[in-house]
Formats: sequence, structure tokens, C-alpha cells
Amino acid sequence: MISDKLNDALNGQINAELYSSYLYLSMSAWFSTRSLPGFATWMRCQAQEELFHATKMFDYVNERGGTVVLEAIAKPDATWDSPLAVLKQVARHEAHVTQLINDLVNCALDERDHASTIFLQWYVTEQVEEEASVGEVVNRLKMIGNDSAGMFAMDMEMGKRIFTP
Ligand code: OFO
Repeated sequence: MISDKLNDALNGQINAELYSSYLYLSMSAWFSTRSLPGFATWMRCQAQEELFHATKMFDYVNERGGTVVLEAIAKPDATWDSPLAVLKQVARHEAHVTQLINDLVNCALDERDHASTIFLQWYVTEQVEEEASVGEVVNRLKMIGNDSAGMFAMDMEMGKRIFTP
């Protein structure tokens, strides 16, 4: 069994992961309206990944005899000034999620719940990857600037992403 305190914290993180998915899906829709289907595909894969993060935690809470309570998901932004503005927001958001995961690990340690500490290590590692991959996209967009040929080529490449849990 997990403690009520940790159960609540995990439910909070499930909501945060679902919000991430919702936000990235909104970003995918925005890219579609801007005729950047490759970026739209990339963001959609990102949204699917976040849904996977949420359901992985959902399964864990159930497995440990806890109770999943799903809360309302906040409305995400729907418009941005540029592709760079979108990806910068993703980078800021992922840094925020990393902090949430760190807080969750601290909660598991405080509760002396070793199984949860081990389970959460997967998320700690995943955040390192998430921050690195979005950081690379931000840097490449900065290099491209207003070069439309460069943006076209990058869109083609972004579209090759396939969701693999
Ligand atoms: Fe779930 O890692 Fe991003 O938010």
C-alpha cells in the first residue's frame, strides 16, 4: 500500500502529465494551421508520450492498492507567435515537470516508500531525455531564424518521428 500523502502526490502528477499531453496536442493543432505538418507530427508524438507517462503512473497507483482520482485538466494555450515560441514554452514546461518529478521523489523518500522511489527513477531519466531533445530543437530553430528553406527542411525531418513508448 502507498501512503495517502504519496497517493495524492501521484494523482497530482497524473494530472500534470495529462495536462502536458493536452498542451502538446494543442501545439500540434497550431502547427497544422501553420502548414508545418512535420512539427505537428512531432508534437503529436510528444502528446502521446505524455499520455503514456500518465497511464504508466495510473497503472502503478492501482498496482500498489492506491486510488486514482482524476481531476479536471486545465485549458492549454492555443496560439503562439512563432515555432520558436512554441518550443521555448515546451522547454520551460519540461523544466517545470522535472521539478515536479524531483518533488515526487522527495515525497517517496520522506514516506520511506522504496518501491515508489525505484518506480520514479524511470521518470527522472525520462526528464533528462525530454529536456535534451527539446533543447536541441530550440537550438536548431534559433540557427534557422527566418530562413524558410531551412524551416521547410526541418519540418520534413521533424515529421519522421514515430511514437514509441
Ligand atoms: Fe512527462 O515528461 Fe514531459 O511533461
